[in-house]
Amino acid sequence: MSQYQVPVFWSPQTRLHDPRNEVWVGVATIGTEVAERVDTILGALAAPGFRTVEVAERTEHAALQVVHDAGMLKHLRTAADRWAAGPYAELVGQDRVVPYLFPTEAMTAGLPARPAMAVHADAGRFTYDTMTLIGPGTWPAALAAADCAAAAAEHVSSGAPLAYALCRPPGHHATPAGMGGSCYLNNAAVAAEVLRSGGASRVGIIDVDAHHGNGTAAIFYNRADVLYGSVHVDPGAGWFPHVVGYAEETGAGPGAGGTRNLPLPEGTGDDVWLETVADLASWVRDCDALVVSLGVDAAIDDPESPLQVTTEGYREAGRLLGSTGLPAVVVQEGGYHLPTLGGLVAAYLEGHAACIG
Ligand code: SP5
Ligand code: ZN
Repeated sequence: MSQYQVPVFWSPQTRLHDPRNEVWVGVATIGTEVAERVDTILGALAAPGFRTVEVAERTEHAALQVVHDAGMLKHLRTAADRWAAGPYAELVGQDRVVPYLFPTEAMTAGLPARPAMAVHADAGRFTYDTMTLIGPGTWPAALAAADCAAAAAEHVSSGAPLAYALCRPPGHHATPAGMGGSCYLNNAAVAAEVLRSGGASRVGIIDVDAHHGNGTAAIFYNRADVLYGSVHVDPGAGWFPHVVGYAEETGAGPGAGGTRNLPLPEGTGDDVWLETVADLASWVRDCDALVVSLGVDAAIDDPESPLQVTTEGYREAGRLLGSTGLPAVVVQEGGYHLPTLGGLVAAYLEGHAACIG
């Protein structure tokens, strides 16, 4: 048994975001990315082998300016207050900003479009789905999640072999200028930037969430200093994010060859999933540091994906990535089955930590 105590960077502020009803194919569904996830995971990590570190409230981390567009950050910072200022908040009777149009090229069609004055119209400029709504607690929670990722990465830059960031809301679907897939700020990208600033010349990101991390992929697609590899359910089989995440996307420009997407069929279980994780682990072996986007929604009981990975599968994934020997920041992404969520995260981290010593 490893003696290393995995530090768990978390913040009570991450509970402040409430997804409530997400609009999914036109109907209000109960949000799955709930605050209770934080407590479920914390509960499972209140065990030997872990120690919690509460991240104090900080200012907007410099890495956020590198990862995200300034206009998007301003929108996220101000949208809830703009909505509350009226008159729609009262007329409609709910306190969240829900985009109702998307001013894409289909609408503007070459006309010199301006930013919309109404926040519910402006929201479509920075949000690419109807499931990623902004309420009063969204900005402080997203900011705290990014801070957890930054703090964990700073700890690893200072010499720790492994740190876990209990980020919530998750981040890997957040693109340079867009929110979506329940993600607002790209926590994994923040961790990678902090590791780069801390001296890692090349960072490998491995994303084991059930969904392709289109946000992280986009942020680093043209860059040679950060590799992105993902195993996920095939978007071609009709799964989020639908339009990207295919194997032929391998990076561009200086980042050519720096992206690897390994989509898997619905129903894939431990054997093939772990072979794929092993492939990605050997691909990043020559990097200086590792970021793991730890979504545990590939698990067999998860309601949001058709992959069939077991708890022991996640433990083995931890061993495979831990065997790289790279200093690693593990960032929480998806995982929605509350009864098993904490155990899945703990299993991954125990597997990873067992390689340290
Ligand atoms: C971080 C992450 O795992 N984001 C997940 C993004 C995919 N969400 C797609 C949602 C599909 C609709 N869920 C239907 C719930 C029906 N009750
Ligand atoms: Zn996911």
